[in-house]
Amino acid sequence: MDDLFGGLDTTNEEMADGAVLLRRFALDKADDLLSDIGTVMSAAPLRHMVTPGGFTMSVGMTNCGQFGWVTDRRGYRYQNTDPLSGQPWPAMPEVMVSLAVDAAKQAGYPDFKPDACLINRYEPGAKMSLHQDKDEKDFSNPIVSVSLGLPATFQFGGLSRKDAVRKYPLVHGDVVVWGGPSRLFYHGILPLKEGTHEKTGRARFNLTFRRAVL
Ligand code: MD6
Ligand code: FE
Repeated sequence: MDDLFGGLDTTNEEMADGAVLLRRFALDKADDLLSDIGTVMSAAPLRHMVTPGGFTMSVGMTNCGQFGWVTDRRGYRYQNTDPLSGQPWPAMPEVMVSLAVDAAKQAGYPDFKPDACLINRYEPGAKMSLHQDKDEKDFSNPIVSVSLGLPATFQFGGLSRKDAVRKYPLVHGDVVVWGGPSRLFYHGILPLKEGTHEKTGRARFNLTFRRAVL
């Protein structure tokens, strides 16, 4: 619980019923994850997708796994091919699968089997406005979210867009597992502050593992 290993805060924190922050849970796999992210990006490059409302997202995105999340003028959805290439998304690397499964287990979701991983890349200034994740088929599955590189401030609200938000700093190696009663809570990322990280340079990567399709 409240351990400080060598000055590293690895305290876990319940953010809401069903949502837990596993501090530094991914730290020992971070280098392998970043190397696999590079491999995925060379097969399925990052792109700035357009929302149905016509806004270009400031976050660069790609996917791996059986399904990938996409948005364009027609809407938000999961699909099993990359719209840039028409090819299937790259397979989910084994280190990603095992990390997501282990984190979900630790958080009390022993049956989680991800079929989609959305890869988000933020540069300083990039942000993610408040939103709900509701394009998945079955909300009984949690989402596992991994932060790598530059720090960010995560905003976490409630079931209504108008609910008050709390702010959580997320750093390299942090994992949020999120399901149950808070699965549809509004959340977002404040504009990233300027900086450089020894592992990622001027960038933050976020991996969100989902069960998109039954
Ligand atoms: C991010 N994350 O951390 C954006 N969604 O860059 C999300 O939008 C998110 O972290 C659902 C569950 C966990 C998340
Ligand atoms: Fe989200």
